Amino acid sequence: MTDAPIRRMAGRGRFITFEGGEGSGKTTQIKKLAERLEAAKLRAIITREPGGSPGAEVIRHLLLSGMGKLLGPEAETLLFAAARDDHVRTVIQPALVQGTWVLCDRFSDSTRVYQGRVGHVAAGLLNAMERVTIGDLKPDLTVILDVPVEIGLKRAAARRGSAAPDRFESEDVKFHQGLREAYREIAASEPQRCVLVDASADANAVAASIWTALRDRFFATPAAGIASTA
Ligand code: Z5A
Repeated sequence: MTDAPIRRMAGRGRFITFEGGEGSGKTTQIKKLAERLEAAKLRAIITREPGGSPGAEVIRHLLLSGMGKLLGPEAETLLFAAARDDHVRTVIQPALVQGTWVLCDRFSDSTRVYQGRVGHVAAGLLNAMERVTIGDLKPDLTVILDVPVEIGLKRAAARRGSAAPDRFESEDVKFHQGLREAYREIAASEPQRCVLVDASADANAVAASIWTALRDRFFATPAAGIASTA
């Protein structure tokens, strides 16, 4: 379980999560952002959920194989929570404390959207799991990549080639449409934390929008102690 909440000290790294539906380009954009931060002489790590730590990667394997689905929605949610607990304790918190920026491919909004909004797991269970696994650790910024479902699924299918779709990729178009709507609602309801980015554009144009959002939030304030490189 999480230790005491991380205090927002000047030297703490920033916690940036990437969210979005299938094929929205999170992995592509995280890499681009990491390169840009590195060029700005900021230490950053890329990590992902489910997974990101050795223990959580074992659970990831179970979840994406569809084993979790066989146990039912609540038990599957508990598996995501167990993976997150390990990841937060062993990777995310230590990195932030050391001043490293953490770029995470999916985090708690994915649980809210996939298990909660689309999977109909009760809010009470989701809230309890969040308290246990992340406590006060909210992302400093959540980039929500928004792309029409047909485009996202086409991209994902092209990348997958002849490999079989995983547990979530095999869901129908209605499921993916529900995901998109749920993410758009989160972006609208938490504008301080979230930025909704049109991810249907060319990857470099998407990266430029993300960089602008970061610059506005983190680099404009002297307290951040970071010079703008744009
Ligand atoms: N899940 C959950 O249910 N609950 C939870 O709490 C958590 C997760 C944490 C993990 O899947 C699954 O777990 C996920 C939700 C669930 N389900 N799904 N599906 P994953 O980690 O295996 O995959 P993903 O997170 O869904 O990623 P993705 O959709 O497969 O891909 P992506 O990272 O968003 O996109 P990409 O790999 O960067 O790009 C996909 C392809 O499109 C690739 O060939 C790119 O070259 C191309 N691409 C990227 N950007 C562009 C642009 N702008 N234009 C054109 N082509 C592009």
